[in-house]
Amino acid sequence: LARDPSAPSGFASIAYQDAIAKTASEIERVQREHGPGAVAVLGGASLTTEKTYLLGKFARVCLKTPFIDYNGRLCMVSAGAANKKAFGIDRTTNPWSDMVGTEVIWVAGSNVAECSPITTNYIWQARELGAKVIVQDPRITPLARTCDVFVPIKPGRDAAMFAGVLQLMIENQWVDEEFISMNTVGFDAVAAYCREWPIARTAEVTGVPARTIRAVAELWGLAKSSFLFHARGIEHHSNGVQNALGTINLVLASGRLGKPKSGYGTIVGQANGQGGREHGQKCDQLPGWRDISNPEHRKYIASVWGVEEKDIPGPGVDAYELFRKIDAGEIKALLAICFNPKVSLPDNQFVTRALEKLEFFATIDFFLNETGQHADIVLPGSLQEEDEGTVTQVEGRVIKINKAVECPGDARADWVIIQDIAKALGREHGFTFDSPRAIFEELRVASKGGVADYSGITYEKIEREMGVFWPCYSVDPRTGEALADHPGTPRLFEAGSFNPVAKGAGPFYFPDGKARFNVAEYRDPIDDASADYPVYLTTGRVVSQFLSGAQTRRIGPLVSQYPEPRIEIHPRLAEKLGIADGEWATCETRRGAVTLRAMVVTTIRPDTVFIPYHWGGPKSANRLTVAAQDPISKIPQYKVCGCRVIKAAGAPDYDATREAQQ
Ligand SMILES: Nc1nc2c(c(=O)[nH]1)N[C@H]1C(S)=C(S)[C@@H](COP(=O)(O)OP(=O)(O)OC[C@H]3O[C@@H](n4cnc5c(=O)[nH]c(N)nc54)[C@H](O)[C@@H]3O)O[C@H]1N2
Ligand SMILES: Nc1nc2c(c(=O)[nH]1)N[C@H]1C(S)=C(S)[C@@H](COP(=O)(O)OP(=O)(O)OC[C@H]3O[C@@H](n4cnc5c(=O)[nH]c(N)nc54)[C@H](O)[C@@H]3O)O[C@H]1N2
Ligand SMILES: [Mo]
Repeated sequence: LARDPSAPSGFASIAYQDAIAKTASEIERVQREHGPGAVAVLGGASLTTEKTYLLGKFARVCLKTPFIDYNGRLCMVSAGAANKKAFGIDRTTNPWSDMVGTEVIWVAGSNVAECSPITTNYIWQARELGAKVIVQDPRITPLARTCDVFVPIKPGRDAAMFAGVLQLMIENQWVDEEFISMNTVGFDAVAAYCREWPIARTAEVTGVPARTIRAVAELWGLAKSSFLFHARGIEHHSNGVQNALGTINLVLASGRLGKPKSGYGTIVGQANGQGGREHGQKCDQLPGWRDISNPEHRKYIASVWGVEEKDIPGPGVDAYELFRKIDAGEIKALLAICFNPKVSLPDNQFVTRALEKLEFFATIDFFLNETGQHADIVLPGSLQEEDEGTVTQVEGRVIKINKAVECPGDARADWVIIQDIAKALGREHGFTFDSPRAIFEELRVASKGGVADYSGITYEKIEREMGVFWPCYSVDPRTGEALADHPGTPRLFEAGSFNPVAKGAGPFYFPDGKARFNVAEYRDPIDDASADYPVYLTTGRVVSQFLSGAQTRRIGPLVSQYPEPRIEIHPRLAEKLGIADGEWATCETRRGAVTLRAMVVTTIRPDTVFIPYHWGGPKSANRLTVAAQDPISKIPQYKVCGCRVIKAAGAPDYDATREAQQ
């Protein structure tokens, strides 16, 4: 499609080759007039790993721009940054089957039952065998209904909870001193920080009763085996990395890692939340989880790509900063694939204004989403089932998707479209792959020797073994000899294990082989509840909708199940505000206001309201959210800000306000 203001929909169909030619000529023009960095690329973690690899290479080699980032910036990056700091590797530690038979499972900030059904099934199996389950959430989620200890945390206070629990473990000598001294560094500084968190202060800051904090410390402190999982509930914060580090400190202090029934992990979001964050579509990353600022890493990737090291651009900026650069006029053209930022970014009316400033904007999608409405060219991309490729799932297991159907009509495989643009630009070198398999073969070489080493993985091995856990080597990291058939690494950090960074010094991915404790500091949220905005607003998901809703808002039965966003509100707060179940209410923050029906539920803290974010326009939760970001991971603080809720006069006229508010 091409933008056409005279057409009723705003778009007119044009021939595929013309759309590619227009995209290439506009990129060429903008770069000629303003330099290579005036063009930016946005990717996504629903893409196969092959596509994410190709996209990272396309930005650096074909467009020569540093400006590429991806929608995982809104999702996995706090966990990734914490894993890097603590373990030197960014992957869940164990296969999920290890959960069955463990004693305690602690789920912090994850509505697993509605968002991760397969993981939930493992938690249930573990519970059948006697595992005690702790759930930490401001809402009584479906999993929380049947848990052993529910921790009704005030939004944004998780780091305080983790410090308070570790303090109790230290006081009661429930920490594994031998593991700490043999396998870690930095415990003393963490212990000193935790002394600031006696139980009374922890209870006051977190809103969690002291007896509950004690019950958690006792369960966690005395367990012989355990798992701790978290997701966006603790990660979507301006101190999301600190929250994740707080959980890692509890795991390291317990000494329960590298063992069959004990582990730790972040529960991923999108289908390729793991693989999508490893091979170079992040602004500071090269394939194999390499660092774009590291001269050795650059040199190696340059040799794989057949370019000079100096020609690979340096680090770019995170996805939100990229929109600030568009707003400032520094970035003038954008190619986006697998991302709907107009709905999914915080304070999204700013995003809309920025989109309108672009001189040229193209998207590759199989649907025309809200962001695409601002595009000059929409290129018809592919669904996963229309193509072949790999994704890496939550356990770190690389699995393969096989093509089930052909792309309809004029649609093309995403990787074909990307290469067609390179060709039309006359910059074909390195973009002549004839299949996803060919891309994967180059990715294997590019990842070789990196922490995320996929070099020993082949499509055949994935099929044969029902998936392969990375790192999977083609060269023995001990001897440097070629390895015919490395089995992959289902469980990380086992005693005596060998990795190419520690070279046998210990199980963790640092030269001394030791894990790092990091002081995981509590900070009040930015734009916290206050006299003017006295209620906490948190946002997230409902089971029947997916992400920005671009796909699920088209599916009748899913829409019937939950047709529009509602404001979840506790009966006590609802009564105080004079709002009954089903009545219209306005939620207002420092950024904007939305009017939705109230849904009065007893499953939420009385000081907090929850709005799902799967809708755009005047129903969008992200009109309300704050664009505060974690200083390390740059994740947005979606999970808390101050708001006020008032009863609305009646139903809003969404159609009348849509034009003005879009
Ligand atoms: N059905 C469905 N499944 C999905 C998705 C979807 O959109 N729909 N999205 C996928 C994606 S991309 C992702 S990232 C995952 C997300 O999976 P989850 O992270 O499990 O889902 P969320 O709803 O974002 O947030 C989880 C929980 O965090 C809680 N929470 C809010 N604030 C806080 C806080 O300050 N502290 C704590 N401890 N908890 C808090 C919320 O009440 C919510 O229950 O789900 C994936 N699966
Ligand atoms: N307030 C609030 N906001 C949030 C969150 C929250 O909890 N609260 N969660 C955040 C999180 S965790 C995430 S992951 C983001 C997600 O935010 P987005 O990534 O913006 O959401 P999606 O709906 O996945 O949009 C992706 C687009 O890519 C298309 N697409 C999907 N797969 C493919 C593919 O294989 N090829 C092509 N060409 N296109 C594809 C879809 O049709 C859709 O239009 O939202 C974030 N925003
Ligand atoms: Mo996500």
